[in-house]
Amino acid sequence: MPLDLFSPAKLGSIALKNRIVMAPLTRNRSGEAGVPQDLNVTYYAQRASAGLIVTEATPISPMGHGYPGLPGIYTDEQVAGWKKITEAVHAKGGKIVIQLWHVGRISHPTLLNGALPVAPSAIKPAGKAFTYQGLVDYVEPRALDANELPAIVQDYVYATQCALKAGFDGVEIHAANGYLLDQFLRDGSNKRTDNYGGSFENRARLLLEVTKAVVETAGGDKVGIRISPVNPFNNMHDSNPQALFNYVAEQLNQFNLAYLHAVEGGIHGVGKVDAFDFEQMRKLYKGAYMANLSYDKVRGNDAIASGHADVIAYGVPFIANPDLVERYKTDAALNEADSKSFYGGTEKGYTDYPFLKA
Ligand code: 8OZ
Repeated sequence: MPLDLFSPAKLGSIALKNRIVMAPLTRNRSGEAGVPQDLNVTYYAQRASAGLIVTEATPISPMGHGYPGLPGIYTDEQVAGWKKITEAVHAKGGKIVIQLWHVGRISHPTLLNGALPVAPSAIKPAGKAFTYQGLVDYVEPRALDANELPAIVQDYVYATQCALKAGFDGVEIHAANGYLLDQFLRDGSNKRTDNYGGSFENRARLLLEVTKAVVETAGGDKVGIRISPVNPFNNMHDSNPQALFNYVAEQLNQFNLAYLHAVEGGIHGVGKVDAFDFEQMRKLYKGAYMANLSYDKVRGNDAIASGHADVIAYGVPFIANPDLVERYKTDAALNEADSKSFYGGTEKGYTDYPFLKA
């Protein structure tokens, strides 16, 4: 029998009961203090039949915040809040890793106690920041000095220690979608002339330093990385994404990671997506591969059967279908997602989507 979405899998040290992963999804429902709430426990526990849950992107430090209502992973209160979530998911036989996030320039001083957002280069992204005061223009970020980068690497280490204390099965480093690590990777946002800009080696340096430090903290078999080579979201662009991300994939081989997670296109339907051969990059990477973006059941099964992907991450379908695994298994109809309640709000559009069986 060929492998399919319902086959068990092993991602590093994490044993999955199926290959249907809940993708990281920003939901902005953890309050101004950034501490996971009981409502968040219910939401994740409802989705514990996924083979693996990747949590919403989670700031590693106060400077990592870029939207309202994000839960952090750098204080004791946040660890205690997340612990309730990992315990609830584990009690239902699920597995859960936390996505570690620094937003870089995709923020605003009102979200940073008045500080300027930081970035590889002082380039203001096009578009608007989503703040407690509504949508406002982005500001020009402050270019990080190279001597500030070790403290950011240390923030990833501390967040990883907090995640392990909170009972997570592992961590996923968010290097996708136009946030800090992606801003360093791609040359549309990185114009540095020091060791962190210019060549592929230099632009990948911060990601590889973060990866090395997180792997030393958690063990490579508990660490995944998410990349999005051609996603133009957040005003991102690279002059040669294929060569850059082929290099990144090859470099990541040295860490024996749990998995590499790729967003295989553009999200939120913004901008032109450059041509990219994901199969070529995937072949250069020797470990497990998680594919994401607009997969359905048929295309997920095909990607697994062909060997393109080991597991498939589903986003929007998991928002609307807490029992997505059961629905795929039985070819049941799916609930429609209500995009108006994706970001922020109450239990409406969050924990009130119906299950097949009450
Ligand atoms: C949508 C809205 C806000 C944040 C990402 C963390 O794209 C996000 C995000 C997505 O990775």
